[in-house]
Amino acid sequence: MPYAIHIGPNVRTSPFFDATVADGVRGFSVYNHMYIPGHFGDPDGEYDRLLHGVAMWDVAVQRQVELDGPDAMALAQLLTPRHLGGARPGQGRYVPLCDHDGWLINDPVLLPLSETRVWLSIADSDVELWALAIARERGLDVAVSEPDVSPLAIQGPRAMEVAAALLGEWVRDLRPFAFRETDLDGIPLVVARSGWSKQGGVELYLRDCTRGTDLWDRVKRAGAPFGIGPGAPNDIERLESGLISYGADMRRQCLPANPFEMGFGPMIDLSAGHDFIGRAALERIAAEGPTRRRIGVFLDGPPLAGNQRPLALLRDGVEVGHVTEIAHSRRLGRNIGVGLAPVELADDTPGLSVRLPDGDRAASLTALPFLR
Ligand code: THG
Repeated sequence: MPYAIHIGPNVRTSPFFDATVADGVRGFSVYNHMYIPGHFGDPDGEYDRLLHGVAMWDVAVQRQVELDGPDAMALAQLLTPRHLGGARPGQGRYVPLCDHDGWLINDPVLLPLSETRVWLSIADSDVELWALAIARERGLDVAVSEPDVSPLAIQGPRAMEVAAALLGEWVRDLRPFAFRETDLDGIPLVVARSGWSKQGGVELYLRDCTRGTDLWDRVKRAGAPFGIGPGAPNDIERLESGLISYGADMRRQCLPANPFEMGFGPMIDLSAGHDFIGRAALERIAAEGPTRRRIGVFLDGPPLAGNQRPLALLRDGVEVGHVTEIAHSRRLGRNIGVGLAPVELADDTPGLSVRLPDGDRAASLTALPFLR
């Protein structure tokens, strides 16, 4: 490698940083101005643990934006097109956020802690500044901040066994995206049934950054009988499962997409009458009908490594769309990817290819998810 990422104080470290270094982390990425482990040097083993056992991930980069005050829910509703009627403390929801033109700017999980305090567990963009500006400009009575909260994910088919051993049998009763405030021998936590994989599990939101190594080691000990090992959000599994990655699949600055194109349409009930940022734009887009749709792509030929930049999708050599991330799926024995294409480009369209740095690869479209 002729270069390395320069480590310095302008990028933040996670409370689990020292523990992941001790456990052999081999590379980091940057997300929400913070380092996130990329892998621990065993990609096949890390994937197999997620699919057949249990994995633990430092996802402190999933920062919380706290809205605290009488107008907390009103602000949350302004920020997302998803109607929040019926929101109740203890039940999380996936809530895409748009700008005034209807472009997606993040896709957080909303956690209502109480009637007057909610967290947005954000993807990779500066929601705190956005929420602060909207709150002030609208004269809302709500404080916006980033609290001392750092999630640690436990994911995989054996994740709930580890969570029950660590926290008690009650965790098994949490419904998807439900959460509860608790503590583990004095380590303050929010425990949620969630995580960025389709293999199941929980996320432990650590609420005291001085206890990172302590929590990491407790999860490791509780998980040892189940074969737990360190890992990171897994791009192969997320592509197979069709999970969205804000930043990879769309980003306002370089890959703008609206919620209908990304498949969030069923979450958005424009007839519910609620006001939100981007409403006029989404009404117009809904009336005109979508022009692009999310696609799954198979790429022919030998196994491919991941891509660094979006790739052009070509029809008879002419660019018609793009593929945002690719990987080789061992489960499918094929190269797969996701992207955006014109709605009129049917799944059985012949003559498609994807432009890779070293040449074009024949490709075909398919429905998402690849696996469920
Ligand atoms: N957990 C927490 N915070 C997060 C993420 C997370 N913040 C960043 C990022 N991930 C937010 N994006 C997503 C994307 C997908 C899902 C969750 C957060 C997800 N989607 C399921 C799906 O698409 O099948 C379920 C969606 C639904 O049923 O509503 O889980 O992972 N704390």
